[in-house]
Amino acid sequence: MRHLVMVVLALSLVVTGASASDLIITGAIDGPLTGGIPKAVELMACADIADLSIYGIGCANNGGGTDGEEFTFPADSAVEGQFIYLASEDVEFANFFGFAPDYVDYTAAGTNGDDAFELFMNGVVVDVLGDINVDGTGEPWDYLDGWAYRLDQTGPDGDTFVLANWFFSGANALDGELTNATAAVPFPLGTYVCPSASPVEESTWGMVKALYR
Ligand SMILES: [Ca+2]
Ligand SMILES: [Ca+2]
Ligand SMILES: [Ca+2]
Ligand SMILES: [Ca+2]
Repeated sequence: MRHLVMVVLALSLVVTGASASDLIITGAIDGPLTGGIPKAVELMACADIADLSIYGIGCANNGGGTDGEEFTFPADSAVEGQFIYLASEDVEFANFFGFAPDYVDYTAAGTNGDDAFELFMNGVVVDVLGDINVDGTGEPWDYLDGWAYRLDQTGPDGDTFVLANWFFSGANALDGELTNATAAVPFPLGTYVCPSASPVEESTWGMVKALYR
């Protein structure tokens, strides 16, 4: 009986340790305003999260490999379906998007479109956008003066970038744009659909994303 208890305990530890992240990286923007802003990463909570401080973000710059966890979220909670925005500053983010970012960190959101993002949970990488060991310039995921966005119901991807789970504005797509709402190729703000949810195929973004599938 004691052996059985130990086995069950060990198995539950394995299952717990392998549990997927409830937070997912859903997009990144390298904005067109003076100074290359707004720079931001969008995340979504695909379940209620009691304590965000188990999570953190790193921006792995210029193909130099991981920069580690450059920002750790405070001990806030998040609810299922909530989008979270971490930006390099708040003034031009608000001017471009019309609302304030949830969190500001110059370093952790410091992309200029050829940089990768890592999401950490308890110090372990659980999702990634871009190849941390490759400078994105000229790569399929290059989002210079543009954006990258996750396809519905994909992710989290662990520590391996999955190019096929993303779509992109193309480099310089945001050149000259002053707001997201008036941009020709706007950042698909808050449109990601979690793996457990039903995709909203009738929406314009649902149709756009379907083209990438
Ligand atoms: Ca830029
Ligand atoms: Ca960095
Ligand atoms: Ca860079
Ligand atoms: Ca440009």
